[in-house]
Formats: sequence, C-alpha cells, structure tokens
Amino acid sequence: MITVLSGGVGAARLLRALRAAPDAPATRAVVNVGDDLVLHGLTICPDLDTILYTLAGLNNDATGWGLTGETWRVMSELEALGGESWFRLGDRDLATHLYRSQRLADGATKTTVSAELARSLGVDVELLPVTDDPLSTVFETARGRLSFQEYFVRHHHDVVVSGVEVVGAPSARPSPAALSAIHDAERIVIAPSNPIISIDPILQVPGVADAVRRRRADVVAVSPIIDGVALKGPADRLLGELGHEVSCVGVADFYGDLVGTWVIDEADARYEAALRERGYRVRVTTTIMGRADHDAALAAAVLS
Ligand code: FO1
Repeated sequence: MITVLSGGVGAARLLRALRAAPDAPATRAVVNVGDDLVLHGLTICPDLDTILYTLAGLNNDATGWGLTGETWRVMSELEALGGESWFRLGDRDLATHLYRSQRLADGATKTTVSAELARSLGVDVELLPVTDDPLSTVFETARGRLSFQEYFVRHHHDVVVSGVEVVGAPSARPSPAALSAIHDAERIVIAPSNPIISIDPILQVPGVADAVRRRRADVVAVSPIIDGVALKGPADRLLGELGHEVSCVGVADFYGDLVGTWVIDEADARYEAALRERGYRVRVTTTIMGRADHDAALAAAVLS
C-alpha cells in the first residue's frame, strides 16, 4: 500500500501513472482541502475532484480541471441573472457539487462523501481529505487578502504574494483515515504539487508533518520544479516571492527533514550532488507526465 500526499493536477497525473504501473500497489491519496470553497451554497473541492475525474478517465485534460464533454447552460443562465460566474461550474460537474453538498448537509463527512463519489465513478484509489474540519488557504497580496480561488482563478495567480495563511489549520483535526494512511503505508509519496499551497496545507494540519517525518526513510518526493519552472500553476512564482530558491533544491529545503528520497527531472541532473550533500537519496528521471513511456519511467522511479 502506498500513500500519496496530493494537490490537484500534478498529483492526479502521478496517481494515474502509478495505477498504470505493472503490479501497481493499492494506493491511497491524502488530499489537500485548503482550496475548497462554498459558492452558490455548494461545497466545491477542486483537488479531490481533479483526482476523482482524472482517475475515472473523465477529466478535461485541456484545462486540467472539470469534466470532459462539459456543457455550460447553468452558468449562462446564472450569468444572465447577474450571479457569480468567474468560477465556472459546468453542468456535469454541478452534479458532483450538488451530491456532495446534500450529503454534507445530511451530516456525512467529506471523507465519507469522497469514498461514495469514488465508488460511483469506479475509482479504486482511496481519496482521503486530510481533515474533515474547515481549512482555507488565504493570500496576502498587493491587492489585499484574497481567498484561494480569488487569487488563483479570479486574478489568474497574477498578483504579488507576500504571505500565505492556512486558516483553520491550528485547530483542524487530521482525519483518522488520513493519519493511518501515513502510519501504515509501505511508502509515502509527496506528489509534484505546489509545495506552498497544495502540500503545505496538508502538512499544517496538526500531527501530519510529525507522522510524515517519522516515516522519513520511506518518503519519496517528486519535484514540481523542472529547470526552474513549474509545468503548471504558480509554484515557481510563489517560491520566489516568498523567498525560496526556485529549483528542486529550493523545494527540498522547503520540505527539509520530511523527505528521504528525491525524484528530480533529467533537466535538473546538475542538482543531484547538492541534494546528496543534504542527506537525500536521489533518482533522476523524466518527471513530465502525459506520455505512456514517461509515466512508466516516473512510476518506476517512485516505486523502485
Ligand atoms: N480553474 C480555473 O482556472 N477557472 C475556473 O473557472 C475553475 C473552475 C473550477 C470548478 C470546479 C473545480 O473543481 C475546479 C475549478 N478550477 C477552475 C480549478 C481550480 O480551482 C484550481 O486549479 C485549483 O484549485 C488549484 O489546485
């Protein structure tokens, strides 16, 4: 059994690659919920849903979020009524948010609802929100304090950030299932997700970073920075704005003693020595996913 600490797109692609590997081990994902939001009265969990849709083969690969073959009739009607339409919810996607919101109103936890959705869509990876308590990542920016999705979607993550706070983290309780997934796993993988806004909110839930640190020898992390650049999203920009080196070494320094082995891209082979000097084992391979041979190589590096 392996456990993957997961944000959205990068984690979803890694999980897909791991599931496709020969003799793929059973897999659990401990998933960030810091970018969840309530909009139109609906609870939306972007990272959980990106993983769910990707593993179900339903993800819109062009956008990285939402469903393939989507239609937008409800959004158009909402826009005509003057409703909030900057955060786009497709007609098919809305069914997920309606289902989740009703189940939460019935008293079910996010953990339970995630398992129900995974079962309905035939997904065999256990999707475990890191906590069932409210968590929301907020940004201190040149335009004031912004919620995650205001920063990410409304302002296209094109605003200077001076600080990130995970509101709710100090009092959040890790879900028992997420903690066991870290305790019991043969291997823990940190996905190539944004360290600051996807993985750190998971680690800030009390008890989670300590649980990962105790398993350090079995923790393998995949760098989301390749040759100084993030393939998707603002990880590179945020690392720089918050004073970190924008490289796989900067990411390694950010996680510090939580990680035993780094998987870095061939384009970053020059950093191997610096990482070894810091006490890490290092595997160099392609980390750019989406091609079957690349996915297989990365999965092999993570699982070997
Ligand atoms: N990202 C966008 O750039 N624009 C959107 O309108 C948008 C809508 C959306 C709806 C549901 C969902 O699950 C995700 C959605 N995303 C959208 C993606 C998402 O908000 C971000 O990529 C993640 O939160 C970052 O991990």
